Amino acid sequence: IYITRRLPEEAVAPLRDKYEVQMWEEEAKSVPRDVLLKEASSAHALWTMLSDTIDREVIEQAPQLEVISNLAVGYNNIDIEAAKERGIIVTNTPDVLTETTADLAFGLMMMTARRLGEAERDLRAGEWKSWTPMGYVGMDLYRAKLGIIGMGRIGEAVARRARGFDMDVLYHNRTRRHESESMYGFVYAELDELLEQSDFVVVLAPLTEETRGMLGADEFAKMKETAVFINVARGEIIDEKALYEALKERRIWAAGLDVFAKEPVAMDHPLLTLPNVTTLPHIGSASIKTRLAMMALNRDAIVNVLEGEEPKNRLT
Ligand code: 8YV
Repeated sequence: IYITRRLPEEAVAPLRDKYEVQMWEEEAKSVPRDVLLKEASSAHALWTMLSDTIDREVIEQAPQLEVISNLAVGYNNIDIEAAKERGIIVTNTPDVLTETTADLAFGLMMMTARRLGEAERDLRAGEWKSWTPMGYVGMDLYRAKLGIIGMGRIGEAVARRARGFDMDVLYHNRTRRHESESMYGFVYAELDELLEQSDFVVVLAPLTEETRGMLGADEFAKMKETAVFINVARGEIIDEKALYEALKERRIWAAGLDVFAKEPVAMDHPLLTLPNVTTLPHIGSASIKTRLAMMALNRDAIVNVLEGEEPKNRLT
């Protein structure tokens, strides 16, 4: 079993008695490509992270590989087709991260709309000289209209939280969620309609060929000038350059971003120069309980496959 990033020993220990486990020992740096290729060539199982590219080349160079288990619900880092062709089982970690990621999405909405990061930074930098009547004024969440693009498990968990803030919820999704419409009153909208009407636009769709670049200049132009845009899904779903232009020219009010097209984001990225951008380092699922639950799912899936049993959360 090859693990591509140092994980807590409590997550890995149960494997050690029975299997030969190798692990890339650095926690803060992803496994170099040459090491990954070499380790994959003798591995029966790969325990991977979102920061690893498991493409056709890796898969073709791994003749004994039976399972790839990814520490994320998203799996855009893995060539699913190539794995399928080889009969390799790929698994992910849905469900256990739903509520934690929805909490983060709400936190980022609050942080961006009420300028919390900016206010804290200024206070710590000694900039709090005086209370001012219009200092740090932002946008309200309560009773605002929330538009969710991608109404999967996490989208729905965000929408449920929104009810506590008396928000109206619009959603756009490939398929209608009739049950949540009748149970919670969420309203389906075409993308244009959602962009035009929402005070908060939150992206929660997976990165696929269909969603790559789905929000660009035209879409940002449709949003309200007072709109707050939030991305907790994948950076490549939006055209970052178009978002930069929209924010710089104040065609939309602010953005909160937990994800970027290229991560870690370069310190000279134009979006980081804007005062109306709030950023986080891709921490959607980062609670202790959730990360350990995700690891347990990976570990169980790997053991299941190696023992010839059916794993949970199979993607191939
Ligand atoms: C992960 C994520 O924290 O699950 C996903 O798809 O983006 C996050 O939950 C991150 O990708 C860790 O691998």
